[in-house]
Amino acid sequence: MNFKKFNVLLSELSNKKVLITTHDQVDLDGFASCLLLKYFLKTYYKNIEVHLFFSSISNFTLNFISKLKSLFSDMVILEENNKKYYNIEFLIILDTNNLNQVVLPESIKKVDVNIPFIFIDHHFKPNHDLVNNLVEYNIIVDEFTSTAEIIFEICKHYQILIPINFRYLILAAIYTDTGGFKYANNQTFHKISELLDDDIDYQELLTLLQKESDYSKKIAIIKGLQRLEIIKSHDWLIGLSHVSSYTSSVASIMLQIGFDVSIVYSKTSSNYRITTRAKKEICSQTGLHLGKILSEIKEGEGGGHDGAASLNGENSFDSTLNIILEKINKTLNNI
Ligand SMILES: [Mn+2]
Repeated sequence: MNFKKFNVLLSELSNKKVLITTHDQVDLDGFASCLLLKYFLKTYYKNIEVHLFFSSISNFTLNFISKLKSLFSDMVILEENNKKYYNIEFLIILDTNNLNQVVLPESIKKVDVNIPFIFIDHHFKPNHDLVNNLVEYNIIVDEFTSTAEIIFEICKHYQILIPINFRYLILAAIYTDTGGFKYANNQTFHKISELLDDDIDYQELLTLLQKESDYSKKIAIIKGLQRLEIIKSHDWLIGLSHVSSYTSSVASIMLQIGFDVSIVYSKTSSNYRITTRAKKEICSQTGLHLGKILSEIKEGEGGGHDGAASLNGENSFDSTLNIILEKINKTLNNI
């Protein structure tokens, strides 16, 4: 990571009122990153005013927070959410670089955000031109497996010690964003070993991360598998299906049962979401990059990683799906 620009940004922020936020339906990575960045800024500049805003928090994240609180009873986590958002001078958006996935507090204008802002994220997206986005200060590191790792590197660079409860949060963020280390790389494990000290028991972390069984998710997965369409491309198998929610869970399960690529969509009368997944080996063998493919689609906002990407759109669903399938097909037949 290059800290030259971040240094300049930091000095800009010293006397500003800063708001940190993340995507809607906050997951553990978004949540941990926001908390850690606030902790960093408050430790670095004693007098800086930093606020957090979470539009809505996923059940899984809430469940983890309540378990973490039982370990650290004095931990203040969801303090002044939804308050004091007036006269914010600088906005930092974490764990997404797509404004469509962000819900901002009412005091900040959503269309053409009316204050300067930056993204800090680990999802691939070509540079975009957004009003008030200070593009040169965006930090997009798509070889990192989570945004929490980016903030962790920032803390390390400025020699800010990270307390144990925050280390639990970062570890949980990395664990969930890598699908239990399935999408991890060597660097991920280096960071994990720095974070896991004698005071953190890995098995205890796993207990905190245990999911409550979710009935509607089970139904979505079963229905998604019933509606499966098998598409052969070269020697690869693409699975296509649709559900009303849990598209990413269904897409991941499809890889587990044998598909090389999975495409799962959910559609209402006004909009749609297309979630795609691909096995690592198919990406490295064929150069398939789902994030790039989806970010190139004009009808909708898409992006992500080589093996996991999604797109949100409102118009031309059929042609969008066809274009995605065609582009995947073309890549798989190009070897
Ligand atoms: Mn993330």
